[in-house]
Amino acid sequence: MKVSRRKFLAGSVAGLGALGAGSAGLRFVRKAEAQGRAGEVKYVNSSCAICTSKCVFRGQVVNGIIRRLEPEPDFPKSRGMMCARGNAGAWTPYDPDRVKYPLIRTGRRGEGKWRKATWEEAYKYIADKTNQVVEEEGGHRSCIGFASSEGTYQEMYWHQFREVFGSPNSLRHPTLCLSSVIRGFQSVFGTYPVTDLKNARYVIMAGANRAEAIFTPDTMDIFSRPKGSYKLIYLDPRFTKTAAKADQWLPIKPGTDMAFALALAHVIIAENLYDRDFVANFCTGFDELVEHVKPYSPEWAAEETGIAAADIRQIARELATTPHSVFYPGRRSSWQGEEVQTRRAIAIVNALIGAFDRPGGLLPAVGVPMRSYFYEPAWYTQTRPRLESDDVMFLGPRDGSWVAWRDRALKADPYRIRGLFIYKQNVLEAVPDRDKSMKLFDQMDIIVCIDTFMSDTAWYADVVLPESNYLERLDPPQSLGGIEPTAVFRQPLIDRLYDTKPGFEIVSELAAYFEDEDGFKLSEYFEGSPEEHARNFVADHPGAWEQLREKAFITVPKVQFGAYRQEGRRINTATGKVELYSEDFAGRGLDPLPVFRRCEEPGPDQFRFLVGRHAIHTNSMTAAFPELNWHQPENAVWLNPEPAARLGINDGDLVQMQNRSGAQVTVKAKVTAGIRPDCVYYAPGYGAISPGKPLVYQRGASQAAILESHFEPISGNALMHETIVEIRRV
Ligand SMILES: Nc1nc2c(c(=O)[nH]1)N[C@H]1C(S)=C(S)[C@@H](COP(=O)(O)OP(=O)(O)OC[C@H]3O[C@@H](n4cnc5c(=O)[nH]c(N)nc54)[C@H](O)[C@@H]3O)O[C@H]1N2
Ligand SMILES: Nc1nc2c(c(=O)[nH]1)N[C@H]1C(S)=C(S)[C@@H](COP(=O)(O)OP(=O)(O)OC[C@H]3O[C@@H](n4cnc5c(=O)[nH]c(N)nc54)[C@H](O)[C@@H]3O)O[C@H]1N2
Ligand code: SF4
Ligand SMILES: [Mo]
Repeated sequence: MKVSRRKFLAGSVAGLGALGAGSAGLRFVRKAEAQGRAGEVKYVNSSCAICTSKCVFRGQVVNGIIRRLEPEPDFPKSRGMMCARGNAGAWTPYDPDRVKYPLIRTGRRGEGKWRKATWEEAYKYIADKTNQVVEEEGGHRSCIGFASSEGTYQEMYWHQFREVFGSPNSLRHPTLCLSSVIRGFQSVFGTYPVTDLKNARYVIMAGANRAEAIFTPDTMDIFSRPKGSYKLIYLDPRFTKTAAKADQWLPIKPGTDMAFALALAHVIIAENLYDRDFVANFCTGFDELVEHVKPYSPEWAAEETGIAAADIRQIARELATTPHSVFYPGRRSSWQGEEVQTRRAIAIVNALIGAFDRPGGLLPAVGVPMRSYFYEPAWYTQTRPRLESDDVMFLGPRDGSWVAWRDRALKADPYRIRGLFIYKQNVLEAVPDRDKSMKLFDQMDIIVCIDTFMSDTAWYADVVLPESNYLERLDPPQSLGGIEPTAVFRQPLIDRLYDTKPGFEIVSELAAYFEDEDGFKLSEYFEGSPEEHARNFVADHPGAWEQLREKAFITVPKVQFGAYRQEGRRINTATGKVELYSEDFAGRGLDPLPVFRRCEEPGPDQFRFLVGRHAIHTNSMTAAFPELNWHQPENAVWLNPEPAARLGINDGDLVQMQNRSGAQVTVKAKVTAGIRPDCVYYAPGYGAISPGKPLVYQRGASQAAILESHFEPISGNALMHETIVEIRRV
C-alpha cells in the first residue's frame, strides 16, 4: 500500500490502524534516515518502560534513528539481559498507531470520531467541563476520580495535580496487583521483603511464574544459576515455563496455597525442625502458632490442595533442613479467597525456618536514599473522605481500592463521581469486569486519558492527551529497593516526534486552567522541570548526576546480611519482633493466625478462570506491538483434554465462555494437559475494543470482559481468580 508522508502524519488514529502498522513504521524510519546526517552513531543510556522491572540499556542511535537497545552489562538488576518486550520498545516511537496529538471526541463515546486539537483547546475543554461539574456538586472536588499506574517515574506529578486540585479519590495499580502480599508480609515481618535468590539453595514458588512473569533481578538471579545448584518446587494450576524449569511441579488446586503453607508449618513444628534460635530470639506468638497448626496435617491439606500428603511432608522436611531455603513471597496476589491471610501463612513458614536477614532468605528492601520531591500542599475547606473508606481495612490513601471504589461510585454512595482523569492506566482492561467499568464510564461527564497509544480506555475517553514516548523523555531517577540498591533514570534518545508532551508539562500546563479555593492558579504549585528535580533528587551523592547522564543508573553499596539479627534491633512491627500471631489483627476482629476456609468451587461443568503473564507481553500494553504480535496474533483458552472431550471441544474450535453474571466472550480453544481439569486460562492483552489497536482489535478475548468483580476487604486487592465460567462450542 502506498501512502504519502503527509497523509501518514495527518491520518486519524483509526485510519492509520488499517495501514498495516509494520510497513508504515519502516517507511517512516527509512524516510527519516535519508534525512539524517550520514554516519552519526551515538549511544545513550536510559531505562526500559515496557514493564515494571525498569532494566537499563544502551540505546544505539544512528543518523538520529533508534536502531537498537542493548542491555547495559553493568546494571546490577538485569546484568546484560534485555527481554523481547524491551527490545521491541525500540520501535515504539515510530509505531504509526501512537497517539500523535491531543484529541477531543466529537461523536458518541466509543464511536471513534475525534477532532485534532491544540493543547490549549484540549486543556480548556477539560477545565470548562470539570469546573462546571464541580460547581454543580457544590464545589466538591472529590467528584473527580484520578487513576494511574506506575512506570513513567512521572506519576508523582499526577499525585501532585490531584492533591492541589483537591480530590481524595486516587486509584493506583497496587490493589489490582500486590497490595495483599504487601499487607500479609508487613503484618509478620514489618516489610514486603526482597528475596536473595542468588544464594537460595531450596526455593518454593507458589504461582510466581518468574520464567514468564519476568521480574529482575529475581528472574536473572534464579534462572542464570547452574542446574543442580538449587532445588525449585513450583506450585501452579498451569504448567508454565517456570514449571518446566522446576525440579517439581505441583498443580495445586487454586485458592488452597494457605492450606499447603499451614501444613508445612504443621510438619516443621511437629518434627521439631524449626529454627529454634530465630524463633526464640526474634519471633512472638510461637505458642499460639503451635496450637493453631495442630489440625492442619499434610493428610488434611492433601484433601484441600490435591497435593499428596507424602509430597507435602517431604517438602516441609527439605525446606527446614536445607540451609538457605526460602518460600518466595510472590508478587501479583490478586487471586482468590483470603489473600492477605494466605500471604501471612507463607510469611510464617519463612519465619519458622529463619529465612530472614540471612543469605538465601528475605530482607527488607533498601533503596538508594534520595531527596524527595517537595511541593506546597493546597488547602481546601470542602473535603470529603474517599468513597470506599468504610469498605477496606487498610486503605492506602494514594492506592485506593479500584473494585470497591467502583461499586461505590456506581451507586453514588455516599456521593456522586462525575469525572475520571486517567494517567497511564488501561482501566477498561486492568480492572476486572469491563461491563461495570463501562457503566461507570457512562455515568461520567468528563473522562480524560493520558496515554501513548489508543488503549480501550483512551478510545472511550472524551479527551486523549498523548504523553511523549519514554525514549523521548527525561524521567527523574527512581529508587529500586533490593540487595543491590539502585536508582534508575531516563533521558531522551531522540527529539520528540509529533505533538506530544511529557507528564510534567501536561499537568503543570493543565493546572493553569484551574484555581484553588483561594483563587490561586494551580500552576503556581508547580515549579522547575523534571531535569531540575532529577538533579535535586541525587544532590547528596557526589557525581551521581554525571553518572546518571552516562549510565542511567546509580548504586550504593550492597546490603550486608545480619543487621536485623543484632541484639536490640527492632523490625517495623508493633512489637518490634517477627509476629507469628498478630495482636493487631486480633484487635481489628480479624483472625490473628491464618484460618483456612474453602472458596466457592466450580460445579461439574464449570471452570475457574485464571489470569497470568505471557513472557513476551506486558499486561494490555504490548499485544498490538507489530514486533511481538506475530508470535501470537490472538489468544486461546487453555482447556484440559478431559473436560474438552466431555464437552466435545477440539483444539482450535471456537468456544463461548460465560461467567456467573452473564458476561460472555468468544475465543479459540487450546486443548492442553498443561492445565488442571477444573481451570481455564488465556493470555492478557487481546480482544481489544479500541480500533486504534488494530492488531488486537476484536482478536481473541479480553480478560476484563470475563472477569467478575470481587475484592478482598483487608487489603482492598481485586480478586481475579474468583471468576467461575461455563464453556460451550459455538
Ligand atoms: N512478561 C511479563 N512479565 C511481567 C509482567 C508482564 O505483564 N509480562 N508484569 C509484571 C507485573 S505488573 C507483575 S505484578 C508480575 C506478576 O507476576 P506473578 O506474580 O508471577 O503473576 P502472574 O503471571 O500474573 O500469575 C502467576 C501464576 O499464578 C498461577 N495461579 C493461579 N491461581 C493460583 C493459585 O491459586 N495458586 C497458585 N500457586 N498459583 C496460581 C497462574 O496460573 C499464573 O501462572 O509480573 C511482572 N512481570
Ligand atoms: N485482566 C487483567 N487485569 C489485570 C491484571 C491481569 O493479569 N489481568 N494484572 C494486574 C496487575 S498485576 C497490574 S500491575 C495492572 C497493570 O495495569 P495497567 O498499568 O493499566 O497495565 P498496562 O496494560 O501495562 O497499561 C498501561 C497503559 O499505559 C500506557 N502507556 C505505556 N507507556 C506509557 C507512557 O509512557 N505514558 C503514558 N501516559 N501511558 C503509557 C499503555 O499504552 C497502556 O494503555 O493490571 C492489573 N489488572
Ligand atoms: S524485563 Fe523486559 S520489558 Fe521489563 S523492563 Fe526489563 S527489558 Fe523492559
Ligand atoms: Mo503488577
